Amino acid sequence: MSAELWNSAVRVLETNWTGDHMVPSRKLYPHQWSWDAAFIAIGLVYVNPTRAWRDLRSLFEAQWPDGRVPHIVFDPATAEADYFPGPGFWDVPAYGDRPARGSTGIVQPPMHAIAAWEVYRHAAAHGAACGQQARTELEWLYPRLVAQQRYLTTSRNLGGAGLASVVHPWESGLDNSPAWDEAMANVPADLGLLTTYRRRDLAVSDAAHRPTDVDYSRYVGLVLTYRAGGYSDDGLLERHAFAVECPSFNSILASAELALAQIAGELGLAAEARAHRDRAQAITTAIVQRLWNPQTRTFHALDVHTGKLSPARCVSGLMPLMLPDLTAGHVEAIMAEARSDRFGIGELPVPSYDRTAPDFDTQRYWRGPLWVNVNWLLRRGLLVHGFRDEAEDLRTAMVRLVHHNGHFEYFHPVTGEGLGAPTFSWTAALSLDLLADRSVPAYARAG
Ligand code: 2M8
Repeated sequence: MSAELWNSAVRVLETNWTGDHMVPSRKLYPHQWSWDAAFIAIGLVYVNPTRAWRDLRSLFEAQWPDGRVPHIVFDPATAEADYFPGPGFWDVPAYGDRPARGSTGIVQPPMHAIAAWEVYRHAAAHGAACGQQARTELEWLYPRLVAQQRYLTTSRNLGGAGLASVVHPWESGLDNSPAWDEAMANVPADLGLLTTYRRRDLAVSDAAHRPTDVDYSRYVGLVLTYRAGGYSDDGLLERHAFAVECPSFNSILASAELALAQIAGELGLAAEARAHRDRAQAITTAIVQRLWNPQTRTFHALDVHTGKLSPARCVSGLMPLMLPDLTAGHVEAIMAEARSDRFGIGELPVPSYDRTAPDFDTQRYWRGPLWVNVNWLLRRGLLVHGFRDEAEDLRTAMVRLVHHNGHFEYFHPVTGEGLGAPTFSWTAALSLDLLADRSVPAYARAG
């Protein structure tokens, strides 16, 4: 089974390579996406370290002077009509060496320091030349990764407690998650916008699997307000209807600081390494203080405008398990949630949303289907806290799922049937990693 899966994953990554970067899938997502590039690099390194580094470099060449790493880098060879909202709609100014309209103006979860460290660790196995290349690439990336973190922890510290706010659901990567329902209800929904700006996703995928038109009209409206202010974050809370602290985004933010500590250590920067570790601890403390609900005993998204936690129990609530500084009590609570009927790790990996919720939707994107990337992060959390048996069960459940159903974008949470784009890059790349790497992050506790 593993050779067959390995070869099919390699074929997907071959198909989706453009010569400069990887696209998530040829038809539905014909540009480069930010957190996709990180997950992709983690698996691509096993078969082509040069491409893994190239993909990360290509993304960071589009970094803005303020440090933000855009959520999409547009391929100039792809027509405006092939993806909505495309470069003309975002209309970002020229920056650095990039032309105007080279990217979007929003971000995605900062998975890249984690990816850079994983790629570096595994590239060394390819021999001395790869080791040298890895060192050069790591040195190039380090200050850029630091700038990315600084942007998120300063300009996006909209709630003032040291967590980054997402100002658009697309920034979370979990687009239409029920975690945003309350906060999104306060965002005006102007369906007329979809007459002026036409959705492209419905031309290439099933409408029942995708976000609704009401969601989309809000997504478009939020970009229009951010764009009207030149994508500036100054005073953003007062003029922008959506600002949320997400437990998944912020757990990745803290884990990125830990990865940076390892990178800084490798580059001989001991003081910087200590500062990264301290920042990871401070973010962990803020996650617990702000996003933990003692009644539900899980983590939720916080609406910065209202100060209220979302009532929804989503897979994002399990993501703080990635954090080694989490207290034993919080770890136990996450494990109870992960083992409960709501998420139940078993034959299948965990779904994106509480299986027992009345509005659990087996088809619609981040409102029920299961996704390989968040399960990969959950497995990482299990390893960090020494739950080796569960981590191994989850690893084999993911491998089995993809082997039986293909490298789909997401999967039906009951039958495991593949949904969304069929040859999806991060599913393929992470399958390679799951087949190849059973190792434990360096800061994991002994099991
Ligand atoms: C999905 O998001 C894009 C918008 O960024 C879309 O719906 O068009 C999400 O699943 C996101 O997490 C992912 O990065 C992106 C590309 O795979 O697709």
